[in-house]
Amino acid sequence: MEKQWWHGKIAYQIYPKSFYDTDGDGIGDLPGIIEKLDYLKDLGVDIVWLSPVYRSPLADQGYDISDYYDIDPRFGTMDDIDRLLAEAKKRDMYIVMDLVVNHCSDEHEWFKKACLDPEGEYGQYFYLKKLKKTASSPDDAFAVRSPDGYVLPCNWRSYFGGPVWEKLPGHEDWFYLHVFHKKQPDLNWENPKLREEIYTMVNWWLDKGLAGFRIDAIINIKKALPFQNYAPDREDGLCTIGRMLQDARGVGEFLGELRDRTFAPHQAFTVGEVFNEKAEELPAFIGDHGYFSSMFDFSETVWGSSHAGWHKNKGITPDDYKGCLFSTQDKVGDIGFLSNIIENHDEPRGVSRYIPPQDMKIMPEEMRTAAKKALATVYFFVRGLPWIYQGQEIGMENVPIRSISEVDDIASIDAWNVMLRQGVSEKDALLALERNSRDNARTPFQWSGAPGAGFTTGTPWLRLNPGYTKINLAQQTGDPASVYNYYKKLIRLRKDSRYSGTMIYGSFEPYLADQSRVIAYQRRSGAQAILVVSNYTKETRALPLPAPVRKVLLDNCADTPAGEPLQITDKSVVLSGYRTLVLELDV
Ligand code: TEU
Repeated sequence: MEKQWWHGKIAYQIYPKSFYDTDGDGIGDLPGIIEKLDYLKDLGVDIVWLSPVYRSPLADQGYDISDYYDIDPRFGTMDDIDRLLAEAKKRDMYIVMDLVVNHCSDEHEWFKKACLDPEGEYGQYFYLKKLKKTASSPDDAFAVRSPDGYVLPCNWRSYFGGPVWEKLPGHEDWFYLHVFHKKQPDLNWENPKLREEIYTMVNWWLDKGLAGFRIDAIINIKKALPFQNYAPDREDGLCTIGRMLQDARGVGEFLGELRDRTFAPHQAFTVGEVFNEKAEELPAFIGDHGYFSSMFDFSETVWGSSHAGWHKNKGITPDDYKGCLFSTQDKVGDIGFLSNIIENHDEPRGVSRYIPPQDMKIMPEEMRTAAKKALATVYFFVRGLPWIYQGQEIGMENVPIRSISEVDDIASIDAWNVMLRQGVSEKDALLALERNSRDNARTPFQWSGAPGAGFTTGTPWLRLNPGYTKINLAQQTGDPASVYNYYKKLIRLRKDSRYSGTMIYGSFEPYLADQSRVIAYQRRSGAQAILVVSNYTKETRALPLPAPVRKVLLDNCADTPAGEPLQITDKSVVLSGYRTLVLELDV
């Protein structure tokens, strides 16, 4: 693997709507991000990804873009973007924007033109079909119809529920494809003209000084054509998009062209949101000169999810989590550099998911904090680029959901309807939402315990997590034992030139892999060996050491009032509940 400038960096995701509001409208904005750049710099962040701020009706919170060359006024202006780029540059920071090109908004002018003339030039920018009420192959047992009887070209279920086909506004028998929400019509990448439009736009942004992109939902740009039905996997008669993606061939041709025409000439940093990739495709995606610089590892976020509904999603145990971490490391090896996360704007909070909720409920406060730091440590030092999602650095948790009326996220509302249709009780459905909802990550950043959590002086667009009076940055900055100050230590250690070579490029070797609820591994290079070891239980345990300890590099219970002195011998260490160490070994 060739070394790259970004391998030793720390990346951070901002969800602009919920980061920091400077004008009191309850919506975070670009001036707010500029104001907080020093905060991020001080934390140790180098690369900042902004979830979409382009002009948008915000039906899917900006992942539905109506103008790729404009900024939504709720977030700010193009001048704000230019200022952000300049201010980031002054601080040696890199701004990455979201590239959402599987689909646009139904309010984009391309789509409006396509509606006016489906058979014209812009009709070719989308997947439009003129349908009949009689099936072309009436013997296709899986065929589904629109509510008014038109036979749909395929029975795929959109990611947000319901069929992927929707009636084209202004027409009786024309339909368009949307694999996400109906306000997100899919762009037709088979059309070279559409691809040219995308490349022009990407280059326009890169020429502005953007470091690169996080690339949204990109695997979906290649459809398995011609459209066909698959065996339904729910009683709605539809089938998950994932099934179609198994059959889709040739996404690499589009991605290679995108790279060669845009990213490569600009030496852009890119991170793909890639699900459903085929294992043998990894080198093509993130190997040297791959389609992307990096891509997210989602093995633990998708673990245990079910097509049947959110109530069927399984909770992940520490051993399953460890299995995901380790098998990814094994799979990727030296092929490339993955991007590691414990949460993002589509996921529940990592501390509410990867620390057993039953432990979180009963543990004393100090152990809960230790557990949050333990999780941070174990994902931070595996091979790959560590990403922090806003609020993660202060240990923000899932938000209680008392009623569906409190929910904003369209994916959650769909999941709710699916569950109720299946006879799940409202109580159980609410519990499933609490565990899985995308709102969990989207509540405003908890800057302080003041009204509005220091996020806004107005009414926040999405309700605050009521926990903000206890969990907030202001209360953590001065506390050496806080989650926030621990993240600073993690970052400092990863960047410490005495260890960074090993942390970044060293081999990855699982340790005590078969011991339940111990998460431990070694990173080695040359004469250096670093052991990360976590007692991922509430109980005190003695664990063997592979070699004597030269130096304790990090201890998640240091600085805590009740942190007992470490008991280390040449052969073993005693770890209290969730105690986690990073050790340099004498080898
Ligand atoms: O997500 C793509 C995706 O497939 C999922 O993460 C999906 O949103 C989730 O499973 C639904 O519960 C990306 C964005 O990250 C997401 O916010 C957007 O909604 C989606 O694309 C559409 O642009």
